[in-house]
Amino acid sequence: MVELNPAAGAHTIAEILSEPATWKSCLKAMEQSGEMQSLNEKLPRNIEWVFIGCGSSFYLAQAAAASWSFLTGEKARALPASEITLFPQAFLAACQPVLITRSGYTSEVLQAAEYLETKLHLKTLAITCGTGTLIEKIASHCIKLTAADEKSTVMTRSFTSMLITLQSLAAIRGNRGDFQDALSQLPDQVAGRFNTIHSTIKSLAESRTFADYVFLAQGPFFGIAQESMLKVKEMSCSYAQCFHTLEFRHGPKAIVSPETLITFIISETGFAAEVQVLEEIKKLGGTTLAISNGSNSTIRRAADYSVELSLDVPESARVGASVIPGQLLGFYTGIKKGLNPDEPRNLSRVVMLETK
Ligand code: F1P
Repeated sequence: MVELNPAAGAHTIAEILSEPATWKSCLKAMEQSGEMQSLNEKLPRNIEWVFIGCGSSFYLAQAAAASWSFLTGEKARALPASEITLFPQAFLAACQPVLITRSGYTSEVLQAAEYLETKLHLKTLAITCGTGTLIEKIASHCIKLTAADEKSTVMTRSFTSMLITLQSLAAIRGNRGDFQDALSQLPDQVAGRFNTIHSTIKSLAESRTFADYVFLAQGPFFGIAQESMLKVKEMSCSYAQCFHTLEFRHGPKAIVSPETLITFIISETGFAAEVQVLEEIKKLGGTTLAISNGSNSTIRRAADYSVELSLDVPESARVGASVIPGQLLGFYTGIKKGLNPDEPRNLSRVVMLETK
């Protein structure tokens, strides 16, 4: 029998459960300070936005870039910070860089920030959860979300809070008052659904473990699938992978078996095509989990497990909330394996490369 440490994962689960309340505090603080409006006025127009980070913060960058283009109409892409320092020649100088880092101390992010500010003379925008950190000293502008900071090694509420804050800046920039209203309703709506989502994933993780965990999504949800994959890897030391949903049909589906849990994070925009893949994978014998805003008869037939978010906000405003099932799956699978999700094997809260 596995000896369970009652304190294992105490920080992580508290941080996951506090997500809706944390988003509310962050959005309220930004509204009261007017920081987003004044940032929006200072930041250049008609330029490409490049969202930069490492690990979870890189996956966040991908979800933020997809949301940015949609809400502002401006070009946007995401890059891991290391690409900027290792292949600077591939980096186009004229852009607005956004450096995403919970800790504010990750080596590659700091190196990229130095390079962008001092060599390319770009005025970077940073977003972090720490105060008085190195990134704050290097970046020209810095958004600080202290309410979202964490004690756990793994990122959960910091990920969703930084994403929602960047979406809120995008909504201001794109004159999307409707989207800002939707974001302000999100915390209460998610809080109302939390117990159901929590108990579905907890009982799934407690009843089954799998040889392989696959996460599939498209569009702004792809970064969410990547982050869900990382949560399962970090917290439960399990083998986990991620693909664009329709890409899974082009080779990766060879791995489908009942011992593989294939999670579909289903969008509204790509609903019909994504549900078709779910049906195909169920026929091939995979074990399936569907995360959607609302299901239909095909999802009910083809999904072994299903989480319905049932949120009354536009699709892009649901992106952050869609990672909660993956966070809970990683957490409870880790607990079941006798691990401590607060302190995953081989990881540290901040990754700083040794300088030779
Ligand atoms: C993020 C990160 C996480 C990882 C670990 C160390 O760095 O690399 O992805 O899970 O917790 O930190 P940052 O956002 O602090 O730069």
